[in-house]
Amino acid sequence: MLDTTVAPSVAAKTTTFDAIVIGGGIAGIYQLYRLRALGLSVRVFETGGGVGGTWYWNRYPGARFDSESYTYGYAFSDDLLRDWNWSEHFAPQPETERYLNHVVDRFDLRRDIQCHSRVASAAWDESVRQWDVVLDDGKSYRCRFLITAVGPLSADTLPRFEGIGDFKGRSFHTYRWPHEAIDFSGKRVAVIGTGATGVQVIQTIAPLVGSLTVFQRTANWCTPLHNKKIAEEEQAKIKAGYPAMFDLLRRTPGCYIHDTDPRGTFEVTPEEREANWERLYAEPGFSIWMANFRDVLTDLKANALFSAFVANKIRQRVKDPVVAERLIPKNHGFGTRRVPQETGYYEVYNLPHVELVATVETPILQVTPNGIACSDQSYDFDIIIYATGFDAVLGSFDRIDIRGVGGVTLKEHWAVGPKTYLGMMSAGFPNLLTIVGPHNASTRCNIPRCIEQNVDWASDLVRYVGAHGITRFEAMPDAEAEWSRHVEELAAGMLYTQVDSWLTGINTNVEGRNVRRVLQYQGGAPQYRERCDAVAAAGYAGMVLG
Ligand code: NA7
Repeated sequence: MLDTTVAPSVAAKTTTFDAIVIGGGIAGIYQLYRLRALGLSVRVFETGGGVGGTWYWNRYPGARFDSESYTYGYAFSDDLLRDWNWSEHFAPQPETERYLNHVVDRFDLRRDIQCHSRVASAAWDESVRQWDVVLDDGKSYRCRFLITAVGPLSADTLPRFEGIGDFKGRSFHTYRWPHEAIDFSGKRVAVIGTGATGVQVIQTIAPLVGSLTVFQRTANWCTPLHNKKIAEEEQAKIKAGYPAMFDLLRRTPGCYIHDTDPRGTFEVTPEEREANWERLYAEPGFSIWMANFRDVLTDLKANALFSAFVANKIRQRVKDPVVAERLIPKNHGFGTRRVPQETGYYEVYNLPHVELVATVETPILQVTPNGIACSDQSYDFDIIIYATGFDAVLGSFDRIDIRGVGGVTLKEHWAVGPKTYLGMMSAGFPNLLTIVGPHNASTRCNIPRCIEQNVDWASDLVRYVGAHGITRFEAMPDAEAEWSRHVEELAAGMLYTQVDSWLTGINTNVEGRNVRRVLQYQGGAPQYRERCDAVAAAGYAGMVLG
Protein backbone atom coordinates (compact mmCIF):
# COMPACT_ATOMS: atom_id res chain seq x y z
CA MET A 1 0.00 0.00 0.00
CA LEU A 2 1.28 3.46 -0.84
CA ASP A 3 1.71 6.22 1.68
CA THR A 4 -1.40 8.37 1.34
CA THR A 5 -1.01 10.38 4.51
CA VAL A 6 -2.66 13.76 4.19
CA ALA A 7 -3.01 16.82 6.38
CA PRO A 8 -5.57 16.08 9.16
CA SER A 9 -7.87 18.95 8.25
CA VAL A 10 -8.22 17.57 4.73
CA ALA A 11 -8.47 13.96 5.82
CA ALA A 12 -11.34 14.79 8.15
CA LYS A 13 -13.50 16.06 5.29
CA THR A 14 -12.65 13.79 2.40
CA THR A 15 -12.17 10.18 1.51
CA THR A 16 -8.71 9.40 0.20
CA PHE A 17 -7.69 6.73 -2.28
CA ASP A 18 -4.32 5.85 -3.68
CA ALA A 19 -5.79 6.24 -7.13
CA ILE A 20 -8.95 7.57 -8.69
CA VAL A 21 -9.94 6.44 -12.15
CA ILE A 22 -12.40 8.56 -14.12
CA GLY A 23 -14.57 6.34 -16.28
CA GLY A 24 -15.82 2.76 -15.97
CA GLY A 25 -15.49 1.67 -19.59
CA ILE A 26 -13.03 -0.79 -21.09
CA ALA A 27 -10.03 1.26 -19.95
CA GLY A 28 -11.32 2.07 -16.46
CA ILE A 29 -12.27 -1.52 -15.75
CA TYR A 30 -8.85 -2.85 -16.68
CA GLN A 31 -7.07 0.00 -14.89
CA LEU A 32 -8.91 -0.88 -11.70
CA TYR A 33 -7.95 -4.54 -12.12
CA ARG A 34 -4.27 -3.67 -12.51
CA LEU A 35 -4.05 -1.12 -9.71
CA ARG A 36 -5.87 -3.35 -7.29
CA ALA A 37 -3.39 -6.11 -8.07
CA LEU A 38 -0.66 -3.68 -6.96
CA GLY A 39 -2.38 -3.39 -3.59
CA LEU A 40 -3.66 0.15 -4.11
CA SER A 41 -6.95 1.51 -2.88
CA VAL A 42 -8.84 2.58 -5.98
CA ARG A 43 -12.16 4.20 -6.76
CA VAL A 44 -13.60 4.38 -10.25
CA PHE A 45 -16.13 7.15 -10.84
CA GLU A 46 -18.52 6.50 -13.69
CA THR A 47 -21.18 8.90 -14.97
CA GLY A 48 -23.43 6.17 -16.32
CA GLY A 49 -25.82 3.96 -14.40
CA GLY A 50 -23.73 0.90 -15.26
CA VAL A 51 -20.28 -0.12 -16.43
CA GLY A 52 -19.13 -0.34 -20.03
CA GLY A 53 -18.62 3.25 -21.20
CA THR A 54 -19.19 3.28 -24.96
CA TRP A 55 -21.00 -0.05 -24.68
CA TYR A 56 -23.23 1.21 -21.88
CA TRP A 57 -24.31 4.41 -23.60
CA ASN A 58 -24.53 3.50 -27.28
CA ARG A 59 -27.58 1.24 -27.11
CA TYR A 60 -29.14 2.53 -30.32
CA PRO A 61 -30.59 -0.02 -32.75
CA GLY A 62 -27.83 -1.69 -34.74
CA ALA A 63 -24.91 -0.68 -32.50
CA ARG A 64 -22.18 -3.29 -32.92
CA PHE A 65 -18.44 -3.84 -33.29
CA ASP A 66 -16.49 -2.97 -36.40
CA SER A 67 -13.56 -5.00 -35.07
CA GLU A 68 -13.74 -8.80 -35.02
CA SER A 69 -15.21 -9.61 -31.58
CA TYR A 70 -12.42 -12.01 -30.55
CA THR A 71 -9.77 -9.41 -31.39
CA TYR A 72 -11.59 -6.83 -29.27
CA GLY A 73 -12.08 -8.66 -25.96
CA TYR A 74 -9.53 -8.30 -23.15
CA ALA A 75 -6.37 -10.34 -23.64
CA PHE A 76 -5.03 -10.14 -20.08
CA SER A 77 -6.66 -13.32 -18.77
CA ASP A 78 -6.33 -16.73 -20.42
CA ASP A 79 -9.23 -18.02 -18.33
CA LEU A 80 -11.45 -15.21 -19.55
CA LEU A 81 -10.41 -15.86 -23.15
CA ARG A 82 -11.11 -19.56 -22.76
CA ASP A 83 -14.51 -19.16 -21.13
CA TRP A 84 -16.12 -16.36 -23.09
CA ASN A 85 -17.86 -17.24 -26.35
CA TRP A 86 -18.60 -14.44 -28.79
CA SER A 87 -21.74 -15.26 -30.74
CA GLU A 88 -20.99 -13.22 -33.88
CA HIS A 89 -17.88 -12.10 -35.72
CA PHE A 90 -18.97 -8.51 -35.01
CA ALA A 91 -20.91 -8.59 -31.76
CA PRO A 92 -23.93 -6.38 -31.13
CA GLN A 93 -23.95 -3.86 -28.25
CA PRO A 94 -26.05 -5.92 -25.77
CA GLU A 95 -23.54 -8.76 -25.97
CA THR A 96 -20.58 -6.45 -25.37
CA GLU A 97 -22.30 -4.79 -22.44
CA ARG A 98 -22.96 -8.29 -21.02
CA TYR A 99 -19.31 -9.19 -21.59
CA LEU A 100 -18.01 -6.14 -19.72
CA ASN A 101 -20.39 -6.82 -16.83
CA HIS A 102 -19.16 -10.40 -16.82
CA VAL A 103 -15.56 -9.19 -16.55
CA VAL A 104 -16.42 -6.81 -13.73
CA ASP A 105 -18.14 -9.56 -11.73
CA ARG A 106 -15.65 -12.27 -12.55
CA PHE A 107 -12.78 -10.20 -11.14
CA ASP A 108 -14.88 -8.75 -8.31
CA LEU A 109 -14.35 -5.19 -9.52
CA ARG A 110 -17.84 -3.80 -9.01
CA ARG A 111 -17.34 -2.87 -5.35
CA ASP A 112 -14.81 -0.20 -6.36
CA ILE A 113 -16.86 1.30 -9.19
CA GLN A 114 -19.19 4.10 -8.22
CA CYS A 115 -21.82 4.71 -10.92
CA HIS A 116 -24.03 7.79 -11.32
CA SER A 117 -20.92 9.78 -10.34
CA ARG A 118 -19.68 12.41 -12.76
CA VAL A 119 -16.37 14.01 -11.92
CA ALA A 120 -16.82 17.78 -12.21
CA SER A 121 -13.33 18.91 -11.27
CA ALA A 122 -9.88 17.76 -10.25
CA ALA A 123 -7.28 20.12 -8.80
CA TRP A 124 -3.65 19.34 -7.97
CA ASP A 125 -2.69 20.25 -4.42
CA GLU A 126 1.08 20.67 -4.36
CA SER A 127 1.25 20.94 -0.58
CA VAL A 128 0.19 17.33 -0.10
CA ARG A 129 1.01 16.07 -3.59
CA GLN A 130 -2.51 14.89 -4.17
CA TRP A 131 -5.45 15.47 -6.46
CA ASP A 132 -8.63 16.92 -5.05
CA VAL A 133 -11.50 15.39 -7.02
CA VAL A 134 -15.03 16.77 -6.78
CA LEU A 135 -18.16 15.13 -8.17
CA ASP A 136 -21.23 16.84 -9.61
CA ASP A 137 -23.03 16.32 -6.29
CA GLY A 138 -20.30 18.25 -4.46
CA LYS A 139 -18.74 15.25 -2.71
CA SER A 140 -14.99 15.46 -2.68
CA TYR A 141 -12.24 12.84 -2.68
CA ARG A 142 -8.46 12.84 -2.69
CA CYS A 143 -5.93 10.64 -4.40
CA ARG A 144 -2.24 10.40 -5.12
CA PHE A 145 -2.75 9.28 -8.73
CA LEU A 146 -5.47 10.48 -11.04
CA ILE A 147 -6.10 8.39 -14.14
CA THR A 148 -8.52 9.47 -16.83
CA ALA A 149 -10.23 6.70 -18.77
CA VAL A 150 -12.85 8.98 -20.25
CA GLY A 151 -12.93 7.59 -23.80
CA PRO A 152 -12.30 9.42 -27.07
CA LEU A 153 -15.95 9.44 -28.15
CA SER A 154 -17.97 10.18 -25.03
CA ALA A 155 -18.72 13.91 -25.30
CA ASP A 156 -21.82 13.73 -27.48
CA THR A 157 -22.83 16.81 -29.47
CA LEU A 158 -26.17 18.01 -30.80
CA PRO A 159 -26.50 20.38 -33.75
CA ARG A 160 -26.98 24.02 -32.90
CA PHE A 161 -30.31 24.17 -34.78
CA GLU A 162 -32.78 26.85 -33.88
CA GLY A 163 -35.91 25.35 -32.30
CA ILE A 164 -34.21 22.07 -31.33
CA GLY A 165 -36.00 22.11 -27.98
CA ASP A 166 -39.42 22.79 -29.48
CA PHE A 167 -39.96 19.45 -31.20
CA LYS A 168 -43.12 17.80 -29.85
CA GLY A 169 -42.24 14.24 -30.83
CA ARG A 170 -39.47 12.12 -29.32
CA SER A 171 -35.86 12.85 -30.14
CA PHE A 172 -32.62 11.20 -29.10
CA HIS A 173 -28.91 11.50 -29.61
CA THR A 174 -27.71 7.99 -30.43
CA TYR A 175 -25.26 8.10 -27.48
CA ARG A 176 -28.11 8.85 -25.06
CA TRP A 177 -30.43 6.16 -26.37
CA PRO A 178 -33.15 5.19 -23.84
CA HIS A 179 -33.06 1.84 -22.09
CA GLU A 180 -36.63 0.95 -23.03
CA ALA A 181 -37.53 -0.40 -26.46
CA ILE A 182 -38.72 2.18 -28.98
CA ASP A 183 -41.70 1.27 -31.14
CA PHE A 184 -40.97 2.41 -34.68
CA SER A 185 -43.96 0.83 -36.40
CA GLY A 186 -45.83 3.31 -38.53
CA LYS A 187 -43.66 6.18 -37.26
CA ARG A 188 -42.26 8.97 -39.41
CA VAL A 189 -38.60 8.96 -38.47
CA ALA A 190 -35.74 11.34 -39.27
CA VAL A 191 -32.07 10.45 -38.90
CA ILE A 192 -29.56 13.31 -38.98
CA GLY A 193 -26.00 12.15 -39.59
CA THR A 194 -24.46 9.47 -41.77
CA GLY A 195 -21.24 8.57 -39.94
CA ALA A 196 -20.53 5.07 -38.60
CA THR A 197 -23.38 5.45 -36.10
CA GLY A 198 -25.96 6.87 -38.52
CA VAL A 199 -25.26 4.06 -40.99
CA GLN A 200 -25.84 1.39 -38.32
CA VAL A 201 -29.09 3.01 -37.18
CA ILE A 202 -30.43 3.65 -40.68
CA GLN A 203 -29.91 0.13 -41.99
CA THR A 204 -31.41 -1.36 -38.81
CA ILE A 205 -34.57 0.72 -38.43
CA ALA A 206 -35.42 1.12 -42.13
CA PRO A 207 -37.51 -2.07 -42.23
CA LEU A 208 -39.29 -1.15 -38.97
CA VAL A 209 -40.50 2.41 -39.58
CA GLY A 210 -43.46 3.91 -41.39
CA SER A 211 -41.18 6.29 -43.26
CA LEU A 212 -37.53 7.25 -42.96
CA THR A 213 -35.91 10.51 -43.98
CA VAL A 214 -32.13 10.60 -43.82
CA PHE A 215 -30.46 14.00 -43.59
CA GLN A 216 -26.95 13.62 -44.97
CA ARG A 217 -24.47 16.50 -44.90
CA THR A 218 -21.34 14.66 -45.99
CA ALA A 219 -21.50 11.31 -47.76
CA ASN A 220 -19.09 8.69 -46.43
CA TRP A 221 -17.36 5.75 -48.10
CA CYS A 222 -19.15 2.80 -46.52
CA THR A 223 -18.05 -0.78 -47.15
CA PRO A 224 -19.65 -4.14 -46.30
CA LEU A 225 -19.15 -5.58 -42.82
CA HIS A 226 -19.98 -9.19 -43.82
CA ASN A 227 -20.95 -10.17 -40.31
CA LYS A 228 -22.04 -13.70 -39.46
CA LYS A 229 -22.68 -15.95 -36.49
CA ILE A 230 -19.77 -17.95 -35.09
CA ALA A 231 -20.46 -21.65 -35.44
CA GLU A 232 -19.35 -24.06 -32.69
CA GLU A 233 -16.46 -25.60 -34.60
CA GLU A 234 -15.31 -22.12 -35.62
CA GLN A 235 -15.41 -21.04 -31.97
CA ALA A 236 -12.98 -23.81 -31.05
CA LYS A 237 -10.72 -22.85 -33.93
CA ILE A 238 -10.70 -19.18 -32.92
CA LYS A 239 -9.76 -20.07 -29.35
CA ALA A 240 -7.04 -22.46 -30.41
CA GLY A 241 -5.66 -19.66 -32.56
CA TYR A 242 -5.58 -17.01 -29.82
CA PRO A 243 -1.80 -17.04 -29.17
CA ALA A 244 -1.00 -16.63 -32.88
CA MET A 245 -3.74 -14.04 -33.32
CA PHE A 246 -2.62 -11.86 -30.42
CA ASP A 247 0.92 -12.15 -31.68
CA LEU A 248 -0.25 -10.80 -35.05
CA LEU A 249 -2.26 -8.02 -33.38
CA ARG A 250 0.90 -6.84 -31.63
CA ARG A 251 2.61 -6.43 -34.98
CA THR A 252 -0.02 -4.70 -37.15
CA PRO A 253 -0.16 -0.87 -37.12
CA GLY A 254 -3.68 -0.66 -35.67
CA CYS A 255 -3.71 -3.99 -33.80
CA TYR A 256 -6.25 -5.38 -36.25
CA ILE A 257 -6.02 -8.81 -37.86
CA HIS A 258 -5.64 -7.00 -41.17
CA ASP A 259 -2.08 -6.12 -42.10
CA THR A 260 -1.12 -3.60 -44.79
CA ASP A 261 -0.42 -5.00 -48.24
CA PRO A 262 3.27 -4.22 -48.91
CA ARG A 263 2.56 -3.67 -52.62
CA GLY A 264 1.92 -0.28 -54.16
CA THR A 265 -1.26 0.31 -56.16
CA PHE A 266 0.64 0.84 -59.39
CA GLU A 267 3.12 -2.01 -58.88
CA VAL A 268 0.55 -4.57 -60.01
CA THR A 269 -1.31 -4.97 -63.29
CA PRO A 270 -4.76 -3.36 -63.62
CA GLU A 271 -6.28 -6.86 -63.61
CA GLU A 272 -4.47 -7.85 -60.41
CA ARG A 273 -5.47 -4.57 -58.81
CA GLU A 274 -9.13 -5.02 -59.67
CA ALA A 275 -9.11 -8.63 -58.48
CA ASN A 276 -7.50 -7.61 -55.21
CA TRP A 277 -10.08 -4.90 -54.62
CA GLU A 278 -12.95 -7.27 -55.45
CA ARG A 279 -11.51 -9.70 -52.90
CA LEU A 280 -11.23 -6.96 -50.26
CA TYR A 281 -14.80 -5.77 -50.92
CA ALA A 282 -16.00 -9.34 -50.26
CA GLU A 283 -13.96 -9.73 -47.04
CA PRO A 284 -15.30 -9.01 -43.55
CA GLY A 285 -14.46 -5.98 -41.46
CA PHE A 286 -11.78 -3.38 -41.97
CA SER A 287 -9.69 -5.50 -44.30
CA ILE A 288 -10.53 -3.10 -47.13
CA TRP A 289 -9.25 -0.12 -45.10
CA MET A 290 -6.32 -1.71 -43.26
CA ALA A 291 -5.09 -4.37 -45.70
CA ASN A 292 -5.29 -2.39 -48.89
CA PHE A 293 -2.26 -1.47 -51.01
CA ARG A 294 0.23 0.39 -48.84
CA ASP A 295 -0.19 3.76 -50.62
CA VAL A 296 -4.00 4.00 -50.74
CA LEU A 297 -4.09 6.28 -47.70
CA THR A 298 -1.03 8.35 -48.59
CA ASP A 299 -0.92 8.73 -52.39
CA LEU A 300 -3.59 10.91 -54.01
CA LYS A 301 -3.60 9.02 -57.32
CA ALA A 302 -3.85 5.61 -55.65
CA ASN A 303 -6.54 6.90 -53.37
CA ALA A 304 -8.56 8.37 -56.23
CA LEU A 305 -8.43 5.10 -58.16
CA PHE A 306 -9.64 3.06 -55.23
CA SER A 307 -12.32 5.65 -54.42
CA ALA A 308 -13.59 5.26 -58.00
CA PHE A 309 -13.78 1.51 -57.43
CA VAL A 310 -15.99 1.97 -54.35
CA ALA A 311 -18.07 4.65 -56.12
CA ASN A 312 -18.93 2.10 -58.79
CA LYS A 313 -20.04 -0.36 -56.13
CA ILE A 314 -22.41 2.30 -54.78
CA ARG A 315 -23.75 2.96 -58.30
CA GLN A 316 -24.38 -0.77 -58.77
CA ARG A 317 -26.26 -1.05 -55.49
CA VAL A 318 -28.44 2.07 -55.54
CA LYS A 319 -31.12 2.01 -58.24
CA ASP A 320 -31.84 5.73 -58.57
CA PRO A 321 -28.74 7.30 -60.19
CA VAL A 322 -29.42 10.70 -58.60
CA VAL A 323 -29.55 9.15 -55.13
CA ALA A 324 -26.44 7.09 -55.89
CA GLU A 325 -24.49 10.22 -56.82
CA ARG A 326 -25.59 11.88 -53.58
CA LEU A 327 -24.26 8.89 -51.65
CA ILE A 328 -20.85 9.05 -53.30
CA PRO A 329 -18.45 11.32 -51.41
CA LYS A 330 -17.16 14.17 -53.55
CA ASN A 331 -15.01 16.10 -51.07
CA HIS A 332 -12.72 13.40 -49.68
CA GLY A 333 -11.13 10.14 -50.73
CA PHE A 334 -11.74 6.67 -49.37
CA GLY A 335 -10.39 6.01 -45.89
CA THR A 336 -9.51 9.61 -45.09
CA ARG A 337 -12.46 9.65 -42.69
CA ARG A 338 -13.58 6.80 -40.48
CA VAL A 339 -15.03 4.12 -42.81
CA PRO A 340 -18.56 3.12 -41.74
CA GLN A 341 -19.13 -0.62 -42.03
CA GLU A 342 -22.50 -1.49 -43.45
CA THR A 343 -24.94 -4.34 -43.95
CA GLY A 344 -27.40 -3.55 -46.70
CA TYR A 345 -27.03 0.20 -46.09
CA TYR A 346 -27.08 1.27 -49.72
CA GLU A 347 -30.06 -0.96 -50.53
CA VAL A 348 -32.09 0.96 -47.91
CA TYR A 349 -32.27 3.81 -50.42
CA ASN A 350 -34.07 1.53 -52.89
CA LEU A 351 -37.03 1.22 -50.49
CA PRO A 352 -40.09 3.30 -51.40
CA HIS A 353 -40.55 4.70 -47.88
CA VAL A 354 -36.95 5.96 -47.52
CA GLU A 355 -35.84 9.41 -48.64
CA LEU A 356 -32.35 10.90 -48.70
CA VAL A 357 -32.06 14.64 -48.16
CA ALA A 358 -28.67 16.11 -49.01
CA THR A 359 -28.37 19.09 -46.71
CA VAL A 360 -25.61 20.64 -48.81
CA GLU A 361 -28.32 21.13 -51.47
CA THR A 362 -31.23 21.96 -49.14
CA PRO A 363 -29.81 22.95 -45.72
CA ILE A 364 -31.70 22.39 -42.50
CA LEU A 365 -32.98 25.80 -41.36
CA GLN A 366 -34.53 24.82 -38.06
CA VAL A 367 -36.30 22.20 -36.01
CA THR A 368 -40.01 22.96 -35.70
CA PRO A 369 -42.58 21.62 -33.22
CA ASN A 370 -43.64 19.12 -35.90
CA GLY A 371 -40.37 18.26 -37.56
CA ILE A 372 -37.60 19.80 -39.61
CA ALA A 373 -37.67 22.78 -41.95
CA CYS A 374 -35.19 22.74 -44.83
CA SER A 375 -34.55 25.52 -47.32
CA ASP A 376 -36.99 23.99 -49.84
CA GLN A 377 -39.65 22.27 -47.71
CA SER A 378 -40.76 21.23 -44.23
CA TYR A 379 -41.04 17.65 -43.00
CA ASP A 380 -43.24 16.28 -40.20
CA PHE A 381 -41.83 13.59 -37.93
CA ASP A 382 -42.76 11.51 -34.88
CA ILE A 383 -39.14 10.75 -34.00
CA ILE A 384 -35.88 12.60 -34.71
CA ILE A 385 -32.64 10.68 -34.22
CA TYR A 386 -29.46 12.73 -33.91
CA ALA A 387 -26.54 10.58 -35.06
CA THR A 388 -24.44 13.72 -34.94
CA GLY A 389 -21.32 12.44 -33.26
CA PHE A 390 -18.92 13.70 -30.63
CA ASP A 391 -16.52 16.39 -29.57
CA ALA A 392 -13.87 13.77 -30.14
CA VAL A 393 -10.85 13.04 -27.96
CA LEU A 394 -10.61 16.51 -26.36
CA GLY A 395 -14.28 17.05 -25.48
CA SER A 396 -14.41 14.55 -22.66
CA PHE A 397 -11.41 16.26 -21.03
CA ASP A 398 -12.84 19.75 -21.56
CA ARG A 399 -16.00 18.77 -19.73
CA ILE A 400 -13.99 18.25 -16.53
CA ASP A 401 -12.31 21.22 -14.86
CA ILE A 402 -8.80 19.77 -14.50
CA ARG A 403 -6.28 22.11 -12.83
CA GLY A 404 -2.61 21.36 -12.48
CA VAL A 405 0.32 23.23 -10.95
CA GLY A 406 -0.53 26.88 -10.24
CA GLY A 407 -4.19 26.32 -11.10
CA VAL A 408 -3.57 26.12 -14.87
CA THR A 409 -6.38 24.20 -16.54
CA LEU A 410 -5.76 21.34 -18.94
CA LYS A 411 -8.12 23.09 -21.35
CA GLU A 412 -5.84 26.16 -21.33
CA HIS A 413 -2.75 23.99 -21.67
CA TRP A 414 -4.26 22.32 -24.75
CA ALA A 415 -5.93 25.48 -26.11
CA VAL A 416 -4.01 25.54 -29.39
CA GLY A 417 -3.90 21.76 -29.64
CA PRO A 418 -2.91 18.96 -27.32
CA LYS A 419 0.54 18.97 -25.76
CA THR A 420 1.45 15.65 -24.24
CA TYR A 421 4.23 13.29 -23.42
CA LEU A 422 3.53 9.82 -24.90
CA GLY A 423 -0.13 10.82 -25.12
CA MET A 424 -0.40 9.91 -21.45
CA MET A 425 0.95 12.91 -19.52
CA SER A 426 1.19 16.67 -19.71
CA ALA A 427 3.77 19.03 -18.19
CA GLY A 428 2.32 20.87 -15.22
CA PHE A 429 -0.08 18.04 -14.40
CA PRO A 430 1.77 15.79 -11.98
CA ASN A 431 0.54 12.29 -11.19
CA LEU A 432 -2.07 12.53 -13.94
CA LEU A 433 -2.22 9.75 -16.54
CA THR A 434 -4.49 10.11 -19.56
CA ILE A 435 -5.33 6.64 -20.83
CA VAL A 436 -6.42 6.87 -24.48
CA GLY A 437 -5.58 10.56 -24.38
CA PRO A 438 -4.71 12.73 -27.38
CA HIS A 439 -1.38 11.94 -29.14
CA ASN A 440 -1.83 8.35 -28.11
CA ALA A 441 -1.93 5.42 -30.55
CA SER A 442 -5.26 4.24 -29.11
CA THR A 443 -7.70 6.25 -31.17
CA ARG A 444 -6.30 4.77 -34.40
CA CYS A 445 -6.31 1.34 -32.90
CA ASN A 446 -8.45 -1.68 -32.26
CA ILE A 447 -8.94 0.14 -29.02
CA PRO A 448 -8.82 -2.53 -26.28
CA ARG A 449 -5.44 -3.64 -27.57
CA CYS A 450 -4.01 -0.14 -27.14
CA ILE A 451 -5.92 0.37 -23.91
CA GLU A 452 -4.22 -2.68 -22.43
CA GLN A 453 -0.84 -1.28 -23.46
CA ASN A 454 -1.65 2.14 -21.97
CA VAL A 455 -2.96 0.66 -18.73
CA ASP A 456 -0.02 -1.74 -18.37
CA TRP A 457 2.43 1.11 -18.90
CA ALA A 458 0.61 3.39 -16.44
CA SER A 459 0.40 0.62 -13.86
CA ASP A 460 4.10 -0.16 -14.20
CA LEU A 461 4.86 3.51 -13.61
CA VAL A 462 2.70 3.58 -10.50
CA ARG A 463 4.40 0.43 -9.24
CA TYR A 464 7.84 1.91 -9.97
CA VAL A 465 7.23 5.14 -8.11
CA GLY A 466 5.73 3.23 -5.17
CA ALA A 467 8.73 0.94 -5.01
CA HIS A 468 11.15 3.90 -5.06
CA GLY A 469 9.38 6.03 -2.45
CA ILE A 470 8.47 8.58 -5.11
CA THR A 471 5.28 10.57 -4.55
CA ARG A 472 5.31 12.85 -7.57
CA PHE A 473 5.99 12.42 -11.28
CA GLU A 474 5.62 14.90 -14.06
CA ALA A 475 6.48 15.14 -17.75
CA MET A 476 9.27 17.62 -18.54
CA PRO A 477 8.25 20.51 -20.84
CA ASP A 478 11.06 19.61 -23.27
CA ALA A 479 9.97 16.00 -23.49
CA GLU A 480 6.40 17.11 -24.02
CA ALA A 481 7.44 19.50 -26.81
CA GLU A 482 9.55 16.82 -28.50
CA TRP A 483 6.77 14.22 -28.35
CA SER A 484 4.17 16.67 -29.63
CA ARG A 485 6.44 17.59 -32.55
CA HIS A 486 7.06 13.90 -33.28
CA VAL A 487 3.30 13.22 -33.38
CA GLU A 488 2.73 16.16 -35.75
CA GLU A 489 5.53 14.98 -38.04
CA LEU A 490 4.21 11.42 -38.25
CA ALA A 491 0.81 12.67 -39.40
CA ALA A 492 2.22 15.06 -41.99
CA GLY A 493 2.11 12.66 -44.96
CA MET A 494 -1.35 11.29 -44.29
CA LEU A 495 -4.25 12.29 -46.54
CA TYR A 496 -6.71 12.27 -43.63
CA THR A 497 -5.05 15.40 -42.20
CA GLN A 498 -6.46 17.38 -45.14
CA VAL A 499 -10.05 16.36 -44.44
CA ASP A 500 -12.63 17.58 -41.90
CA SER A 501 -13.85 14.86 -39.53
CA TRP A 502 -13.69 13.88 -35.89
CA LEU A 503 -10.30 12.32 -36.64
CA THR A 504 -8.95 15.82 -37.21
CA GLY A 505 -10.96 17.33 -34.35
CA ILE A 506 -13.52 19.17 -36.48
CA ASN A 507 -17.02 19.55 -35.07
CA THR A 508 -19.33 22.27 -36.35
CA ASN A 509 -21.52 21.89 -33.27
CA VAL A 510 -18.81 23.01 -30.85
CA GLU A 511 -17.34 26.49 -30.57
CA GLY A 512 -13.67 26.54 -31.56
CA ARG A 513 -13.54 23.10 -33.16
CA ASN A 514 -13.01 24.52 -36.64
CA VAL A 515 -9.25 24.05 -36.87
CA ARG A 516 -7.81 20.70 -37.90
CA ARG A 517 -5.52 19.19 -35.28
CA VAL A 518 -3.40 16.10 -35.01
CA LEU A 519 -5.07 14.11 -32.27
CA GLN A 520 -3.60 10.68 -32.86
CA TYR A 521 -0.19 9.07 -32.95
CA GLN A 522 0.17 7.80 -36.52
CA GLY A 523 3.38 5.80 -36.20
CA GLY A 524 1.45 2.62 -35.49
CA ALA A 525 0.89 0.75 -32.25
CA PRO A 526 4.12 -1.30 -32.35
CA GLN A 527 6.30 1.80 -32.70
CA TYR A 528 4.27 3.59 -30.04
CA ARG A 529 4.74 0.66 -27.68
CA GLU A 530 8.48 0.66 -28.33
CA ARG A 531 8.71 4.37 -27.52
CA CYS A 532 6.77 3.92 -24.28
CA ASP A 533 8.86 0.90 -23.28
CA ALA A 534 12.11 2.76 -24.00
CA VAL A 535 11.02 5.62 -21.73
CA ALA A 536 10.29 3.16 -18.92
CA ALA A 537 13.53 1.22 -19.47
CA ALA A 538 15.48 4.46 -19.16
CA GLY A 539 14.05 5.01 -15.66
CA TYR A 540 11.22 7.15 -17.04
CA ALA A 541 13.28 9.47 -19.19
CA GLY A 542 11.72 12.85 -19.89
CA MET A 543 10.02 12.94 -16.52
CA VAL A 544 10.79 14.50 -13.16
CA LEU A 545 10.37 11.96 -10.37
CA GLY A 546 10.63 12.96 -6.75
P1 NA7 B 1 -19.45 11.05 -36.84
O1 NA7 B 1 -18.67 10.08 -37.62
O2 NA7 B 1 -18.78 12.27 -36.37
O3 NA7 B 1 -20.73 11.41 -37.70
C1 NA7 B 1 -21.60 12.45 -37.34
C2 NA7 B 1 -22.56 12.66 -38.47
O4 NA7 B 1 -23.47 13.70 -38.11
C3 NA7 B 1 -21.86 13.13 -39.73
O5 NA7 B 1 -22.54 12.59 -40.83
C4 NA7 B 1 -22.04 14.64 -39.65
O6 NA7 B 1 -21.95 15.30 -40.89
C5 NA7 B 1 -23.43 14.73 -39.10
N1 NA7 B 1 -23.69 16.02 -38.45
C6 NA7 B 1 -23.12 16.47 -37.31
N2 NA7 B 1 -23.58 17.68 -37.02
C7 NA7 B 1 -24.45 18.01 -38.01
C8 NA7 B 1 -25.22 19.14 -38.27
N3 NA7 B 1 -25.19 20.18 -37.45
N4 NA7 B 1 -25.99 19.15 -39.38
C9 NA7 B 1 -26.00 18.08 -40.21
N5 NA7 B 1 -25.30 16.97 -40.01
C10 NA7 B 1 -24.52 16.94 -38.92
O7 NA7 B 1 -20.07 10.36 -35.54
P2 NA7 B 1 -20.59 8.88 -35.37
O8 NA7 B 1 -21.31 8.81 -34.08
O9 NA7 B 1 -21.28 8.42 -36.58
O10 NA7 B 1 -19.29 8.03 -35.28
C11 NA7 B 1 -18.31 8.32 -34.30
C12 NA7 B 1 -17.40 7.18 -34.16
O11 NA7 B 1 -18.00 6.23 -33.26
C13 NA7 B 1 -17.14 6.38 -35.35
O12 NA7 B 1 -16.20 6.88 -36.17
C14 NA7 B 1 -16.74 5.05 -34.76
O13 NA7 B 1 -15.37 5.07 -34.44
C15 NA7 B 1 -17.56 4.93 -33.57
P3 NA7 B 1 -20.49 15.81 -41.40
O14 NA7 B 1 -19.77 14.58 -41.78
O15 NA7 B 1 -19.85 16.52 -40.23
O16 NA7 B 1 -20.78 16.73 -42.52
